[in-house]
Parts: sequence; structure tokens; C-alpha cells
Amino acid sequence: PDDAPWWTSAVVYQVYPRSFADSDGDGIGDLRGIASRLDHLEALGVDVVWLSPVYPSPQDDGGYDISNYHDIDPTFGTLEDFDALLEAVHARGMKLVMDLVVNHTSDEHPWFVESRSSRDNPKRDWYWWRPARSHMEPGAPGAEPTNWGSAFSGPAWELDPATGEYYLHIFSRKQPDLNWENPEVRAAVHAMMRWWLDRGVDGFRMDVINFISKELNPDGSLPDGVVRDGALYGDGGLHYFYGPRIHEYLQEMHREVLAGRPDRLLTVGEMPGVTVEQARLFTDPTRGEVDMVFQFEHVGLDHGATKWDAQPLRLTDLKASFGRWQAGLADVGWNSLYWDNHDQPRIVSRWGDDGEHRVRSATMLATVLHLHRGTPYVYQGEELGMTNAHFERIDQYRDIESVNHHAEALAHGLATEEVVLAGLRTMSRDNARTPVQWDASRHAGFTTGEPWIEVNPNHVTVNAAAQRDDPRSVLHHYRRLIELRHTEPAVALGDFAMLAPHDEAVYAFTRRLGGTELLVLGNFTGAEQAVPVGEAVTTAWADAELVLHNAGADDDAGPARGVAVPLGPWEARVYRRR
Ligand code: TEU
Repeated sequence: PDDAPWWTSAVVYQVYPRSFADSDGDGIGDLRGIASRLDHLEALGVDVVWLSPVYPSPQDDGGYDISNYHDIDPTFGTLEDFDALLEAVHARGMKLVMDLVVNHTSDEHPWFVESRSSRDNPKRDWYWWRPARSHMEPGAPGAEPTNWGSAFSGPAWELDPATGEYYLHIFSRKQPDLNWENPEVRAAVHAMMRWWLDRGVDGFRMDVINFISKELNPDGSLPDGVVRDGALYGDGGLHYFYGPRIHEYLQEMHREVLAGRPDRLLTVGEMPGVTVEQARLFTDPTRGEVDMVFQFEHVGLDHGATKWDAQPLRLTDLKASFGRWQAGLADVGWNSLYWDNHDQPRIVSRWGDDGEHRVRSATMLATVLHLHRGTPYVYQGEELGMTNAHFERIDQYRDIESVNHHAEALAHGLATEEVVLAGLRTMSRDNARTPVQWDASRHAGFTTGEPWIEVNPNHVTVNAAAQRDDPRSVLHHYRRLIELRHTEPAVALGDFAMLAPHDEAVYAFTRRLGGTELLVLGNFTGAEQAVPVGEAVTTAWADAELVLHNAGADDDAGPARGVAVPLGPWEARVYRRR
């Protein structure tokens, strides 16, 4: 229907500025570097650019530890550089969305500096301060107010000797959690959001926004989490993934910041642990909360006891999960669609084949994802078929989550270094943070200086320049997928029906809008596979148009590639019939 919001047919491109493009030779990406690469984004056809944080930050967690919400970190440039980038993005008809990180600030943010200065400081209650567990000495093992673990290893509480109390940090000790129970905190965040919207930005990606409401005991204390066997700490997630006031906070934020603004805005809430039922409430437009959410069900399917204990993906698990999210948000709310971001390993290495069939598997994975109902997010380099880093040594890593995990696992004798390094190679966030590979030159055209993290040696063959004029490249396949979304309404708005849910090799589904129907097939294996859709479907689709495939220009496409023709390794096809 033509009253669908603009973002239902939009594609968002995520830039992790530190690794995108460096303009001043300091080895770190920056705003002017992004501005110099807008041709690449415009040619790809993306509608929105989401910038990971560029605010002043000690960079303890790649900028997700913010010390000033109203400026740009000098490493990335100045507010003038930002305004120039925003203007250039708008001039090309694209929108720019900022990363909103307000579950926590940096410990160097003035708010926290004041809050920690004394127990009766007016900002004391802007963060979560608690005394040691009753009858225990501050600093004694186990004296932390709850048994929660930090996402970056160690306990989630840090003792501050100056006042003898602990402060909560779900992430690093340099990322103290803001206390959203305090209306002064909420008002300050709302004012800051309005400041950026008044500057002209087009919306926000909201970092772990479901964590801002914590479940409290009646006496105001925070509850312990269950300690799973083998775990060093309690799982606090059960007490902050979906706290009691989260809908109240998001609806208040919508009223105070977003309502009344032109409908050009886009809001996406990053919500680790969110369920389909909860997402229906968060994204129901009549509730005034967020437009869509990043959910984490699919990116948890290959986790063992922890993310570091990676297991092979079972395709039927992926189909069950995506099928549930497609069905759950079919009549209300909206899905985001992603494989990659700055926290996930790269999909072609994770669930494709980053060796012999890199191009074929990358384009199959892209086709299957982008033909679902929802707004697709393309992470920098995903459109090039960039792969994991394949680091061999711990000193090659930069990410606090990986470095701390390595130290903690060895310190507690949880695994041998060989096993830990294997886990990092598979799942480290640094896999997504090696510099974008622009060309085959030294440092892949990312910087003229020494890069802050190693450039993948395969940039000599995997790079944008080599793909720009190759119609069979991953880059052009992403461009065609985005073009199809912009030209065929059934892609954005058609309903979804899963086929062959029990087939472990081929992903098959249909989309239908009015008289138009699409059939999507993806071979998730490196072997030829029969199309598992049965006689009725192959007959019904016998003369359908093959609108998109990844079999390459030289292979015989067209009628000879009818639905009944077996799928080659990692082959994807999109058929249309009206
Ligand atoms: O990520 C939240 C989050 O849950 C991720 O940390 C993810 O669970 C984990 O990295 C995978 O094991 C957001 C940001 O995207 C991430 O970069 C930040 O580190 C984190 O919040 C804290 O701001």
C-alpha cells in the first residue's frame, strides 16, 4: 500500500568510521574519509547511512563509551566536518542516522566525574551506585551488589574507593550504566537527541536500548542472576533484557523527541535478547516506540555454551527462527534484516564459504536475506564479500571483548590458548573491524599511514576497485538486490511464506503482493541440490521469469534455469510471476 512508511523499502548501510576510510594518514578512519567515498554508497543505491559513534570518547570500546554527546572526537574530525558530511549525504538524496548510546556513558563523561565525586553529589543518582553486599567488606570477593558478569569479562560492578561504593557497568568498567529511573537522566538524553535532530540528522540506531530499564527488588536493590553451570558470574540479562519500565521509557522518548517531527525519521532499537512477542509491542506503530529492532536470535544459533564455543549452523534452525520473526511481525510491526555488523563475524566466513565459493556464497546469502520482509542493513565491506580476519595471534586483536575474554579464559584455566584463539578467529568482533578494502594497493587504499588494525592480506583480490566493473561481483549483486527492492513492491511489502521448512540444504520461500509473486531459492551448501519444493510448485512456476540469480553471466540462465533445474553450489535464484 502506498501509505507504507518510506523505510519499508529502504536499505541502510552501516559505517564503522574507525575502519572505513582515513583522510589524514593517522591510520584511523574519519569523517572526511567517509565524505570521500559517498560515490561508492550512491552507486550501491543505499538510502540511509548509519554512523557508528563518532563522539568524543576514550575509545575503550570503539567509541561506544562516550564522554561528550555534543561534539565529534578529534580523531574523526570536527562538528564542521560532520555538518559537511551531513550536507553531502543529503545532497545525494540519502539520509544519515546517528548511533545513540545512552544505556551508559564513558567514565570520563562529566556527568560520571561529578556523580562519583561524593555520595551526596546532585548527580550521584544519575548512575547505579550501591554499597557492598550486606555484612561484607567493600572489595572482598563476592561483595559486589549482585552476581552479574560484565559483557567484557569480570564482574559488572566496580568498587570506587573514593566513596566506598560500587557502580554498575554491564559493559566495560569505563562504561558506567546510566540510571534511567532518574527523570533528570531521561530529560538530559531527550534534550541531546533533539539537539542532533535539530542539526538535521534523520534518526537513531539505539544501542542496547532495551537494557535501560532494570528489574528492581521491592527494596530498590537489584536481583542476582542465575549462575549457569561453568559460568563465573550470574546472568543479569534476565533482569535487564526486558525491564518493567522499558515501554514507558520508549513511549516517553517518542513523545519528548520524535513525535511531531516530519516522518522522515528512522529509529531502530538494538535489543539483545528481545523476543518476537516483545518486538510486536516495540514496533507496533500505534504504540509510538521504535520503527524496528535488531534482534539476536539468528546470530545466536551457532553459539555453544558461549559465543566463543561456536557450533555449525543447522539451516532448519535458521528457517525456524526467521520464519517465526516473519510470521510474528507480518500483521503488526516491522523486521530489520542483517547478517553483519561491527559486533558479528563476517557472514561469508561464518555461514558461507570464504574460499573457493566466496563470491557465490556471499551473493546467495545476500539474496536470501534481502528478499525477506523487512529493512535490510548492509555492513561496510559486506557488499564486497569481505571475509573474517583469520588472525593467528592475540596481539593482532584490538577489541576489548576479545582481549578480555582471552585474558579471563587463560587466567581461570577455562581453555588452552589454542582453543581460545580458535574461538576468537571464528567469532571475534575484530573480524568485522579490519579496514574496508578499497583497492589492491598497500593498506587497501584505507590509509596512507599505519592502520590501527591489520588490513586483511586478501585485499589484493577482494576490493572495491576490482569489482566496480565486474557485473558478476558481489558489489553488483548487492546493487541489483537494492535496485529490485526499489522497483518491485512485492520485495518490501509482499507477504512471506516459507517452503521446505525441513530441508537442511536449500532455503526456499515465496513473497506475494496483489497479483505479483516471487519465489526465492538459496543453496546453503557447496554441493548441487535438488529444489525441494515438490511437483505442484515446479509446475506452477515452470514459465516464471528469472529476475535475479548469482550463477554468473557466463552460465546459461534464463529458461534453461527453470525452477526444477537443480541448484549449483551456493546458487541463488529469484523468480517472478504475475
Ligand atoms: O552491542 C550490544 C551487544 O549486546 C553486543 O555487545 C553483543 O552482544 C556482543 O558484542 C556480542 O557478544 C552494543 C554495540 O553494538 C557494541 O559494539 C558495544 O560494545 C555494546 O553495545 C556496548 O555499547
